[in-house]
Amino acid sequence: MPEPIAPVADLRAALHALEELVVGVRFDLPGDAGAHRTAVKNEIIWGINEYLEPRLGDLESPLVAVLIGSTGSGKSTILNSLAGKRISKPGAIRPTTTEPVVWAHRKYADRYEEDFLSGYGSDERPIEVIADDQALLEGLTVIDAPDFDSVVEHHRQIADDLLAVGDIIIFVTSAQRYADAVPWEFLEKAMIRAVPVLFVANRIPGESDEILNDYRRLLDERGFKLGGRFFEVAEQQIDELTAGLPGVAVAGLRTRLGEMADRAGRAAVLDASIRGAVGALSVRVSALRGAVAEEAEEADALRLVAAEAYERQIDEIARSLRSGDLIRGEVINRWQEFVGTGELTKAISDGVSRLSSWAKRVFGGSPAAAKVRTDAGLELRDVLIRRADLAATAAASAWELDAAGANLLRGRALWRHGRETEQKAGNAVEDWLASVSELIGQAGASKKRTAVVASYGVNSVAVAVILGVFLQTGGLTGAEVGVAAGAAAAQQKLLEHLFGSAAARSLIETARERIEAASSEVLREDGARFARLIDEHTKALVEPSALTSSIDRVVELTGAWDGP
Ligand SMILES: Nc1nc2c(ncn2[C@@H]2O[C@H](COP(=O)(O)OP(=O)(O)OP(=O)(O)O)[C@@H](O)[C@H]2O)c(=O)[nH]1
Ligand SMILES: [Mg+2]
Repeated sequence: MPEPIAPVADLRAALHALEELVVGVRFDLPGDAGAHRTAVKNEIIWGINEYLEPRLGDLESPLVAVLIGSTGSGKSTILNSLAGKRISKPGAIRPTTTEPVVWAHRKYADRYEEDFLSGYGSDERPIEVIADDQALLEGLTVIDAPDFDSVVEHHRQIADDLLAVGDIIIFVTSAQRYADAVPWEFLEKAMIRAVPVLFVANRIPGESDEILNDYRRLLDERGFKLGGRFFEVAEQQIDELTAGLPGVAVAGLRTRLGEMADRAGRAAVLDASIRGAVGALSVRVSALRGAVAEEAEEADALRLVAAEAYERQIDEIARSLRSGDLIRGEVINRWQEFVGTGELTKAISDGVSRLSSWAKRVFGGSPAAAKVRTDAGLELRDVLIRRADLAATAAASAWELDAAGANLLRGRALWRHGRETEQKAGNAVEDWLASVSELIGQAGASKKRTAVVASYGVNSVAVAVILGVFLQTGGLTGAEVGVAAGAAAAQQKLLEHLFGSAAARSLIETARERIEAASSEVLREDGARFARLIDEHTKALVEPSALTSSIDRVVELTGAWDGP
């Protein structure tokens, strides 16, 4: 079944949808490329808002021809020559023209003062509109643009912007300047825009076929069609009154413009210009899609280095737990005092009943057990905070090496643990300590054992498990691990006495797994500050595929459109 011919309304709707999508894209990751990416975005919006949308909305309005070229090439002079009167002030000072000067028919002048180039509506970059009533202007508006190569940087931007809104470009070069690099850069853009370009070779001295031929050759090499589009203007006297050349000097150009703008000619020009604008739009949307993908990749890379910094510390905690060096010093000394290692050794050699009475004495309501529990908890919490600090410092250091990362760090407290992490670590440790007590409560294999544990006090016995977790020596024997070994042996003996050796081992293992999991969570939550920051700064990126399907739709409808 043949495709129905898409009315221009569908194309405009598709352009509108694309524009909305693009307007929503924000490059918030403050890296080096941000300005360039935003410029690509703005060019797309400009091309739709300032050209395609108004042009498709009013195919009958005059064609717009824009005079573009180097400073001093004679653009303003050419405009005055076409008009036969002083429209735009030419000058000896470079650059002369600083804002677009619009030469339009009186009946259309208003629209150029109101909606046209609305991006220039600010006082900063006004446009000047000269209303006239020449017949040529019934179908054509001519704009004199600032140069694209002077020291004034924003002139280049205005020239680029005008390139996007022209239906015809009149490209003016002088004999001296035609081979410069900048015009070629600009012509490249015109090529992408696929807008009809008329070439004016201005100020050609007599006997200068060589220059003209060379210029033609350069244009031809770059693929520009010159048939009926190349105009030479000989160097001659300026008319003081009109600030232009005699009409005959630009008669060829004027005739050509008239043909392009009349009933018969305009459809072809508009067709080329509109399709060219859609083609340029498509190129820019590809660039934007690339920029979105790049920014998303950068965000992922930053996310990843931060996550890795935290995972390294999580691994370190697990390793320390397994090799028994997570907690040292005070807590272990206190435990040694608390159990009285010497006494324990004697009790062990004297047999089970002696061991029971030792245990009863040690645990029976002793405030020392509670103290060891509290200290172990505090120390563990400090370990987690220290590890979070190390992870944050490592993550921030990695971010600092990246432009976007460094900007994100600025003014934010990311070099150390987060504000809530102390509280969270404290809670996690408290919960764990409580969960160990619960484990003990459930671990008594027989009624008798449960009763014995209860008689010592669940929390006191839990201390033995807690110390068991921290003093695990990874298979080393007592002699090798020195100080910790006595304490380790003591808690081990005690737990074996209470639960049997297999159950004692599994209690410690379960408790260890739990604290490992809880520690990981505390650290990951601290690390999530980095990920959240990235998320906040990439919220306004769209799916690259959404851009693709949106521009594909525009291109498809343009292809199906039967033209103006
Ligand atoms: N004698 C003579 N002077 C010319 C000719 N064309 C341009 N000029 C002079 O060259 C100078 C520059 O011309 P403009 O028309 O101001 O050049 P422009 O391209 O508009 O320059 P900007 O506005 O700076 O971009 C002026 O002093 C003109 O009078 C010409 O064919 N003959
Ligand atoms: Mg000028």
